[in-house]
Amino acid sequence: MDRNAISERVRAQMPERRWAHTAGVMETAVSLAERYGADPAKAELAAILHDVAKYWKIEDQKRELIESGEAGDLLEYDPQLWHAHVGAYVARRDYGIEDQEVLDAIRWHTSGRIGMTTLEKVVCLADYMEPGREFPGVDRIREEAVRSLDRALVLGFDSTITFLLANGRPIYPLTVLARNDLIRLLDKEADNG
Ligand code: DGI
Ligand code: FE
Ligand code: FE
Repeated sequence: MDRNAISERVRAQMPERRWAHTAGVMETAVSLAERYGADPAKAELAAILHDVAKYWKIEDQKRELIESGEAGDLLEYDPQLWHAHVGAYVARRDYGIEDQEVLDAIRWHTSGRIGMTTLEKVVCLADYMEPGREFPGVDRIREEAVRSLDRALVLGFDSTITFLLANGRPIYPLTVLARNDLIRLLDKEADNG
């Protein structure tokens, strides 16, 4: 399937406003990839597919997650986290994407993880700051994204964690670990002058 066929098929599975978000993530991910040295074509492909399963019924997402054999501890946490893993699974199965870097950028776009690749960071950050996003702190993330991919992504995770805390929601531990990992990287960079 070529890029346009994939786009059309993804678009058919979501409301128009979510497709507008996806188009924003594509544009932002390509520009972040160019700035920070990830492959822009891979960033765009991961962006097209990142929310492919977002509007599937929760029961369907759950079934695919279990079928994938890679649910891990996700079933114990917010179903909002599932679409990223389901997206990676169906990107391979239904869209023929074999590129592991692209699949991982889809898989980890919501939770983040320890040891994120530049491509994973780019897609995750683009998801936070695409032009259509509006939430408290998003402009600061956009400003920081010009200077530091890692610092901007920390601010993104901070906004999610702050939101979850304010609403008394559980926090998926990997999001905290992903944030800590980025801060450790930044501290190391600062030490090395
Ligand atoms: O799919 P999007 O809306 O574009 O964005 P996303 O993939 O980052 O989804 C984030 C949603 O997941 C957001 O509504 C918050 C929710 N969520 C619930 N618990 C957690 C969480 N997100 C993260 N990163 N970590 C959590 O523990
Ligand atoms: Fe998402
Ligand atoms: Fe998204």
